[in-house]
Amino acid sequence: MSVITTHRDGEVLVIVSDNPPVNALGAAVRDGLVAAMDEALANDDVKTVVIRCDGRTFFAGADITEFGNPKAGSVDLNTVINTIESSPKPVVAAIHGTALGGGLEVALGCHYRVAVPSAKLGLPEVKLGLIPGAGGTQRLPRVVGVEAALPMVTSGDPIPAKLAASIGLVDKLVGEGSLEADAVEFARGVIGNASHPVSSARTDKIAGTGSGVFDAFRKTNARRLKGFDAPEAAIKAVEIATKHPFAQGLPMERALFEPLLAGAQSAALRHLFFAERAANKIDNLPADTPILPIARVGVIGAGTMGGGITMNFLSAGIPVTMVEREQAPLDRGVATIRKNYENTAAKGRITADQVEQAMSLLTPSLSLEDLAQCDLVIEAVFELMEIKKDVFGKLDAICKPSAILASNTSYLDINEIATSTSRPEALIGLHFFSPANVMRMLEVVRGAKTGASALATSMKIAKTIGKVAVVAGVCHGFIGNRILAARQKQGEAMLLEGILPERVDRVLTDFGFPMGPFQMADLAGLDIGWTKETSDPTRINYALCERGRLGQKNGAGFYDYAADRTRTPSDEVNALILDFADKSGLRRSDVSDEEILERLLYPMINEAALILEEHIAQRASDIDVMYVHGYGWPSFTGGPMFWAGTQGLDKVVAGLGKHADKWPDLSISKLLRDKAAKGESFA
Ligand code: T1G
Repeated sequence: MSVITTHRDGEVLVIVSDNPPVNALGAAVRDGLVAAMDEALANDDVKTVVIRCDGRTFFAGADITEFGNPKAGSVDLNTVINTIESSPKPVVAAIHGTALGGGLEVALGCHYRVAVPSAKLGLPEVKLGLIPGAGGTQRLPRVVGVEAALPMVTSGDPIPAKLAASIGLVDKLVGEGSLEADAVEFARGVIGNASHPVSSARTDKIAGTGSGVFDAFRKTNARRLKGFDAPEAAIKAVEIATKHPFAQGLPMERALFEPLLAGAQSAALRHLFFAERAANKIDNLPADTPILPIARVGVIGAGTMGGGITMNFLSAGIPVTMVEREQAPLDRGVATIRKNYENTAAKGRITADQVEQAMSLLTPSLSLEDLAQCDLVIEAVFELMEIKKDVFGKLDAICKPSAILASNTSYLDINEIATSTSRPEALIGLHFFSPANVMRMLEVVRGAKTGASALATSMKIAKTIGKVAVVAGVCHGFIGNRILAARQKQGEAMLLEGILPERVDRVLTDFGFPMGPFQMADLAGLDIGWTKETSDPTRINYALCERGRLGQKNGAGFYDYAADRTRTPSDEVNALILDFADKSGLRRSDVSDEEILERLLYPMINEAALILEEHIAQRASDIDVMYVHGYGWPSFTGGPMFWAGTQGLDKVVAGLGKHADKWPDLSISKLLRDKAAKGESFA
């Protein structure tokens, strides 16, 4: 059965693609589309054409699995699109689902576009380290103008069909359940038009565009685009569209596309694309494992984490009962949730009605008893085992038998927590990352006795609330924080050598992290786990707590913070650090940035390899997904394990040896050594 079929509806030829799962524009689809257009042009009874797709979506782009090994003999996408655009008979794209990348480029080659209101349209190529390679940067600005095109091409984020209609990208919104019929009717309606719009020939939307627009856009978006190659190429390509005829612009777009396709950043980002999807696949979990319905969620704790966790479910339309012990913190928690939604609405990202809709699903409570009918309960109480066990002991008596009981703990032993209940199969870790309503990462911690349904349901609900989930086994810190501890330990050691916080942080921000270890410590709070009674003045961060320097929250930590949270190095702290270094006898003046980077990152790679050896993580790419989405590891390097492979594992092992005196108790992973010796990567 061909992936492309045609059928007639009177004088309209309807071309249908059926290439699951997302109608990717693979070789068979491309060849089939050209053959179908030839059929349309050869048949005088055919006056107009509709192109649509079966399944979940209109073409969602080129077939990413083909990159680097195009099917021999198939026509390329530019040929397909030019065949459509040069047709004397009008062609109408009928869009549902997500018209993305090459899919939107095909639609732009059509003379008209109709879409159902729930459809989305976008050019996500930059998310793969690419730019559109089949005319998208040349046609889109000609259809919608530069101001609307630039954000689409450089962010890669799709826009809803209604917005697309308002900027002229979609000609008509049609019925959700009558896409083909409405598209055919639209196609009939244009047969009599004297001419039909040809995207590549239009100049009305780009005439007179000056270079200032592009420089201003670069300046405004510099922070967001920092470190990525593709967005700058995309801006250049759109600027080309305003300065050159299409026939010249198309090859110039290609000339910008090819080096990106061959480049390291695209290889890294394509790796992450598939890694995110691989993370959903769980070893020894039967595919037919029952998924439990989650109709109501309970969250214990209305603080930063509890409130953020609650918002994930409210935003997904799932009612939440949020429980605190006292009225004041409960009220504060509710007010904070409302404020967060209202801030989002103020930026135009949601409507006021959506704010009220989300808030209407929230039930504040002072009693755990109110969680009796919840299908999933997540605790976000203080990180102390005794407190966790007390809470779960009570939940065991209150919650219905089918309830899943989850802990948001970031490093405590789920297996020990489970001993406080009679239902260890219901216990799981759902480790959200702060701010929980923003960070996409969810670490799903599988206890020794966690049941298959609890695990499968947790993975499904993670996707429902828009999270990227990675399964971790139980150890101190699971995957994420155990690896992070290796980096933090080296950071602290560097202070004792007189290397100041701003230099260590700069080395990591230059690498591509949004912030370094000391900025992060200030953000989290230096007093986590610290008390006056148990303080240890020989540790610099505790010495800072003793001086009342608790971090960003009280304006002073490793750095000084102004009211607007801008930070400056602290002379007081730097003097203290140098004093510590002098007294320790470890002060050095010969440390290079390269050494700092190696000593921060190589122990993380080693710890990750140990985690793989211990089967705490299912696969190396899961660790890449975890670090990119949970800890800000720069995605254009592919994540720690992919990056280590690009460096060469032998270089990592040699680096661990070179600085061995800096980590006397470090055990080098056998897996890492073996792979290095064989010249392998973690892929
Ligand atoms: N090519 C090949 N496979 C793809 C694919 C693609 N473009 N998109 C998705 N898949 C697979 C995916 O790996 C998974 O496989 C299954 O489909 C379901 O995906 C020339 C050069 C469309 C929004 O970047 O954003 O066009 O794991 O789990 O959550 O200028 O997939 O089941 O084996 O993500 O419902 C541009 C990428 C390409 C779109 C659906 N297009 N895809 O999300 O399902 S470059 C994209 C997505 C390009 C042109 C350039 C999403 C989705 P498996 P899924 P979903």
